Amino acid sequence: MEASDESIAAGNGVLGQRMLRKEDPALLTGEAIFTNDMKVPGALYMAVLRSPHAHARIVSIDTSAAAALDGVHSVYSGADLADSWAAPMPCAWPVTDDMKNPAHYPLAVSKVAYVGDGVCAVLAVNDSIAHDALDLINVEYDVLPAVIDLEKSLSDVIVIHEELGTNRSYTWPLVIEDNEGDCQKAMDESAYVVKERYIQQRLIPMAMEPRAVVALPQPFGGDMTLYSSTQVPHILKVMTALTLGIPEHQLRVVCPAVGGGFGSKLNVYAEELLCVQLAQTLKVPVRWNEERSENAQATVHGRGQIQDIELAADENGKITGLRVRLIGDMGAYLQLVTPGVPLLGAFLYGGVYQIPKAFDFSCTSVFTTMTPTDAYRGAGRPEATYAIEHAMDALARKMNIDPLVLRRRNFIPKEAFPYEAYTGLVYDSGDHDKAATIAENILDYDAMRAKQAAQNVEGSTKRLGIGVSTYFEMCGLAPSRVLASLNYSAGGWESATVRVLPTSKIQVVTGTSPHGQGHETAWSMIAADKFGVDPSDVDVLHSDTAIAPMGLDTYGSRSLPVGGVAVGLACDKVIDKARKIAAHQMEANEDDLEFAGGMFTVKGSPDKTMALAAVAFEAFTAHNLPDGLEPNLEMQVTYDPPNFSWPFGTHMCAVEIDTETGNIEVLQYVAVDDCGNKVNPLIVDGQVHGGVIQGLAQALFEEARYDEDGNLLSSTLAEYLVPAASDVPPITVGESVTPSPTNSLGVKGVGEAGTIGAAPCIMNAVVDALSGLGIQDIQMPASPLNVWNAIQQAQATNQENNA
Ligand code: MCN
Repeated sequence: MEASDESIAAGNGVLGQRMLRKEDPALLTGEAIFTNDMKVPGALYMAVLRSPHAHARIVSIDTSAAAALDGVHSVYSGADLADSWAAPMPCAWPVTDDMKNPAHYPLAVSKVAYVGDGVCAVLAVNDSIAHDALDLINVEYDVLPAVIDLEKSLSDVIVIHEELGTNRSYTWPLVIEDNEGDCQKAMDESAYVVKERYIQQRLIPMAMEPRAVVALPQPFGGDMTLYSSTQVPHILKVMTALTLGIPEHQLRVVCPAVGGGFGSKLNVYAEELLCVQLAQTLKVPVRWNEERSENAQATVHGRGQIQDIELAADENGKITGLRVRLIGDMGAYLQLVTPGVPLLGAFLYGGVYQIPKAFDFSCTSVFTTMTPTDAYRGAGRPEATYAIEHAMDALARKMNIDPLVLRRRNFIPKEAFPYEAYTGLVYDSGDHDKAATIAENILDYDAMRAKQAAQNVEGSTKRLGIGVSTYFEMCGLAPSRVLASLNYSAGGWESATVRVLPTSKIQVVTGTSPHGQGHETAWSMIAADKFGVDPSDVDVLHSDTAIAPMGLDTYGSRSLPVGGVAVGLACDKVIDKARKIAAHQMEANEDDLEFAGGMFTVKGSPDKTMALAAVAFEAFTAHNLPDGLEPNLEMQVTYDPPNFSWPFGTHMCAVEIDTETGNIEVLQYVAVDDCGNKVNPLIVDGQVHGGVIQGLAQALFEEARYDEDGNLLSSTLAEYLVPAASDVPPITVGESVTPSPTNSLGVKGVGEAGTIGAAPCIMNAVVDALSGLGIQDIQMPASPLNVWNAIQQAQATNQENNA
């Protein structure tokens, strides 16, 4: 079916409505149950002793005093459990055949590789005794030098995992057919070349709810239920079965309410495996709850890249070549998809522009003695967008032209879609000029530029900066075959089951696993629209592998373009079956039946009708069904999308910088994120707001800082500065809808879009404000201190030059 604005509006008009989220009353009133709220009689509480050293050999461990403490049940070291692990912790993305991946177990066996690495697990009758016992464990370490500098790590002076012989995990080039030599030629012969280095600082995802686990064994049957604050119950089930060697059919994974994840709960964690393993061995429930500073140390971090980018352009600013060299910080070990994160960005360094095949990309990833990194909102794509968009501003400055004008000269034109990019991937649809124009009008770009010219005069201490960024995102992960070509170990499909109950209420069972994105509301709206009922007549079941046995969960802004589309297709299948029953009942030809507003009507005979409710009851009693038709109105669809979904957009902002204090105030922020047809614009706006704030946080506030000994200096919320509500600028969301032609709802994902656009937009505004003072760039986060230092340095250089 060809998607269009009309296609989404074809049902009962529910789609596209700003419906309040069904999920919210339970969350707002405290009725929702999170994993740590669960009452589990007889459970033992686990606490994990974590390494205080970034890099050390374990010489000896004495657990006797801890084990003797009243209330302690048992204490385990890695060596105690090592023989029982069927496999190391999983990494599902071996990006190259020769990728180096050190064996990583739930507890360190002979060596620790970051501050926070698990060393021992204590089980006790309550949480405080378990934590008290940690102080009584005596570990002797042979401390080794920390490795926190990515380039030094590459020199292999100190090898972290000796068995690998190197700190280099892999080098992955993005091979483009027919482009040999073109890139160097472009660099040598083009009128303009900018050569920049950007640092993507490490970020801590800081979900509001830290992780929590309850493993509940059924002592006599052997079944195990794992409750976890995870985004990926289905993946967790498969991986736990493989890692611990327990039969998958006896394992059920359930996520109670989950308080955010932002990618950090897209993983298989040591504590999940430990709780299951110990509960299985001891035949008692085992639970664990993460503390905030533990979360900062032992839950994955995001970003952590050095980006070297060279951008060449002709005399008109048309891009002629692009070279990118990345160094990716893997941290101490590879977690579930760690190695794949830079690859997700690799395809997006060309942004929204017509890039010739003169493109040269490679990424080298290295181990360091810091917390492992992995997917964090956007995963590779914010980094890529930052690099190209910040470099475009650098090019505009070099050419002395307006950055928006430069972008427009390079936009892929609307008529060119679907557009085969230099990477071979096909962008489904786009209208960059429209998105930019909408943003430009909302910000009143020309007036803002005029204001800037008047304000940023010599001696002004309040400098105005205007930021522009554009982006193309590759999300809706993804066609399974494309993932296979990137060596990803799983598929990208999603499943949905839709059943009309005998009383005509509707149940949707989805393989997605929402943790703040509002799928209960959105999937209800999709089904309500298809069946012509009210969304309150639809219930959405999810996040329990016993209820939704098939699924690939929620990440990569995939849930709507894959899972939500699957829901729509399953509804269509149910309606097809219902049509057969209605036709049989009404003695009509099924092709002559129309279905609208929950009613089958014989075309041309408006009084010959049968309501969906009556059909549902017929399907239930099965007294008079067409020959060969199975009873029940229930259908399942497993949908593997034909392409990624390609949301795009333009962000613009205005900032004012106090040159005497370095303080930055974001005066206005405009986000135009085109995610195709919108199921629920209210949810979309919420996703964009949250995403923008997370991008702004990277630009201005957040950084996981380590000292040279590998100690995390920002492991509490006192040191890790997340923006407060008062730091959030007014955000105007602009409306642009360009449906995707590749799925039946015409939708694209939006969960990461805001984050992708925001950091380069803010940083472009910051540099725009200060470039008149001789400042070429500022390292993120542009904290008042960083900004003030940069201003001082620029002033000193200017004075030197004038002397
Ligand atoms: N939506 C819509 N119309 C569209 C696109 C999306 O109505 N055209 C709605 C969807 O129906 C869904 C929501 O927007 O209710 C997000 O959909 P989608 O873009 O498919 O993203 P996912 O549901 O797959 O969510 C994942 C994405 C990611 S990758 C991160 S990281 C992230 C994010 O969502 N983490 C979040 N948003 C988050 N929001 C909260 N509150 N908490 C997190 O941890």
